[in-house]
Amino acid sequence: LRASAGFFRVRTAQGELECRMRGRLKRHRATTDLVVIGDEVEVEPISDREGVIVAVKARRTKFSRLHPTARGRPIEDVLVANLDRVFLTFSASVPPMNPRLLDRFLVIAEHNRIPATIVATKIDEPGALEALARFAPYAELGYEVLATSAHRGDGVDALRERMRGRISAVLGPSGAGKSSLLNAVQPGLALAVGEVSGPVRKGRHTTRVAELFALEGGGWVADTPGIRELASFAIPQRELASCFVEMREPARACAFADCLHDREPQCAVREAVARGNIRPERYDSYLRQLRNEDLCA
Ligand SMILES: Nc1nc2c(ncn2[C@@H]2O[C@H](COP(=O)(O)OP(=O)(O)OP(=O)(O)O)[C@@H](O)[C@H]2O)c(=O)[nH]1
Ligand SMILES: [Mg+2]
Ligand SMILES: [Zn+2]
Repeated sequence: LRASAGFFRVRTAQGELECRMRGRLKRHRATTDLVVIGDEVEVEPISDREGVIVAVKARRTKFSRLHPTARGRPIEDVLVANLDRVFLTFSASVPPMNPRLLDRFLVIAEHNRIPATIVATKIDEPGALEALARFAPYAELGYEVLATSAHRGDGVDALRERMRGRISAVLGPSGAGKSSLLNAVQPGLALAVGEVSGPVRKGRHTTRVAELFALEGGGWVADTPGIRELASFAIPQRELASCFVEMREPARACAFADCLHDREPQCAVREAVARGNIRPERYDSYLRQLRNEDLCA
């Protein structure tokens, strides 16, 4: 349910246990996180409150990014394991929605084959309805876009319905209103909420540690700390185009099977951009990710 400072809170049939990880397991630590929230584990209880994690089951899915290391082999940073869906949460007010960052979230979700719902928050704010226009292209791509207000209650029932009986995570930048939204879905959670402030109107990273919560209607949802950036070499170049849903079909018609849709001749993706079938902003996102140009959001 929660991992911090070498301790792992594990839900068992006998209640919750604070666990350490067995030393032998730790030595396998190589290029991925050994255990993260959402993982299914085997524990040996030490007392009625403490235990030791002795095994971690294979993950069905994971939402992960890659971190560069000095030695070149990136380390996988798994945010949540065994997810059925991610809710990519961005404000329709402040902080303003950053399409480049949303595209990165979507690419990671597509690459990990996790269905994504895009959640636009704070639609009660002045100007929010106009700001919703920035989300519209994603609905055209086939993503579900939910317009919500934690304060007024818009979209909250729909969100609760989507979360029911599943494991999901709410992801997005700090200050987007992730914790507020979960409080609206289930008031008993009473999660801490922070201000959006400063000249650049960013959140203050109020939520510090990702945590899975049991939902009253069944299922689990993770509140997560705001994410500033998603390292771009998360996706191998060859696999990137397939993570942009609108490129999949045209990419098959490129002259070269290994076309990266950059400067290659007879590229059907570039033709689709020229004809207006692929939005230039999304193609620009693609090129930036291909070239690692927007490491920071
Ligand atoms: N007007 C309005 N403000 C909201 C709404 N939801 C959240 N906010 C405000 O947005 C700010 C940030 O909310 P949080 O819920 O802490 O945002 P968060 O995404 O959890 O942020 P981190 O934990 O830092 O990642 C707070 O000042 C909230 O009051 C909403 O529906 N309407
Ligand atoms: Mg929060
Ligand atoms: Zn091409």
